[in-house]
Amino acid sequence: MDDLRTRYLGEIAGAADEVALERLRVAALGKKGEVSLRMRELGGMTPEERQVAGPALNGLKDEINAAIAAKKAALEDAALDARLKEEWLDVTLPGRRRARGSVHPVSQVTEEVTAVLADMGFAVAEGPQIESDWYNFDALNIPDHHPARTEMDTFYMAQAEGDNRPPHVLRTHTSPVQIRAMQERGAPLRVICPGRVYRADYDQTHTPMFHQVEGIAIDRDISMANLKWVLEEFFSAFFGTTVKTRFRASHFPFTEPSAEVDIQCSWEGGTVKVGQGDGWLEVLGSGMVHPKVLEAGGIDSSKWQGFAFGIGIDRLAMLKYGIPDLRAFFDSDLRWLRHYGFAPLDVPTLHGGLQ
Ligand code: 2U9
Repeated sequence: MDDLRTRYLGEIAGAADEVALERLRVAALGKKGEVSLRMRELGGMTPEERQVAGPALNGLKDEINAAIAAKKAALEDAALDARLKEEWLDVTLPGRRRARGSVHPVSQVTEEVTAVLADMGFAVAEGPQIESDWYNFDALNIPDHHPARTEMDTFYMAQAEGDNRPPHVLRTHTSPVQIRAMQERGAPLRVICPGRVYRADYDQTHTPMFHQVEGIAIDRDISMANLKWVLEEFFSAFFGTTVKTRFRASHFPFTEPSAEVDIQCSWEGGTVKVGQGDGWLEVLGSGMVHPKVLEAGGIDSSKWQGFAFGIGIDRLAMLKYGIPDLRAFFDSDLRWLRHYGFAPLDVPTLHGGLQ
């Protein structure tokens, strides 16, 4: 029995893991274990022999059980220690820096313009950036020979030989969206269409892609007076100060009469300030929607009339936020974006004064 004790206690002490311990328990105390077999032999002993061997075997069994339990606890402690060492965490470390994006001035100004005009009852409409030449030109009373149609200004989509679909272009203004709005919603109508437009032009004040917002209001008795009120109201809310406007007679194929609109500004030390001084800055084109354009939109021009206007969003952003160079808008320079960008939660609202 001493042999058994020495061997099992030794092997238990040296067991590497719980699986080894369990194997030793079965080998000693399982149904066919060495200690259990010895216990079975008690039946064939004399009472005297049994009185000595019985308690000794029970003692050995308890000793082995206790040794296994102790070793198991020791293994568990060691495993926990190893884990604590491995999974150590310094909760005093500063958090990881997360890159934070910013809202592009064009997006911010689009939201601001939308907030002001939506408050005046204009709904926002969007449409495709690739348009048929009908929606981009014909429907807007731009005749075939008009210079805006030439390859100079317009990006025409490549067309395979034998493709007899009508020519398509990258829209040169968001006006086609208003034609679609007229066709889909009918009159009366008040919508604005902000979005990207494309013209083959590139210099300090022109980029081949830029942003516009156009607006249209159609009803039975809409006049230029309504247009002037809406635009003055718009500029005053947008710039956060009363802004006078000046209408100059002009010509666009899609409006008659047409007016270019200047806003009041001052030039001091090379910076433009809107809403003060006695200078004027041209920012917008507008007019009464041409009857042919109303008809192209499926609206009866003997019953309805309306005004329309178009503004460059990029230009507005430059003016409001003092950004000098248009081309930098689309360079994706992170330093520029961080400098001129807006915090994602700076959502423009009228009640927040547009920020
Ligand atoms: C429909 C009918 C009429 C929108 C108009 C202008 C005049 C205009 C320019 C301003 C600066 C474009 O971004 S810009 O270069 N826009 O001068 N836009 S009237 O007239 C419309 C539009 C849609 C159905």
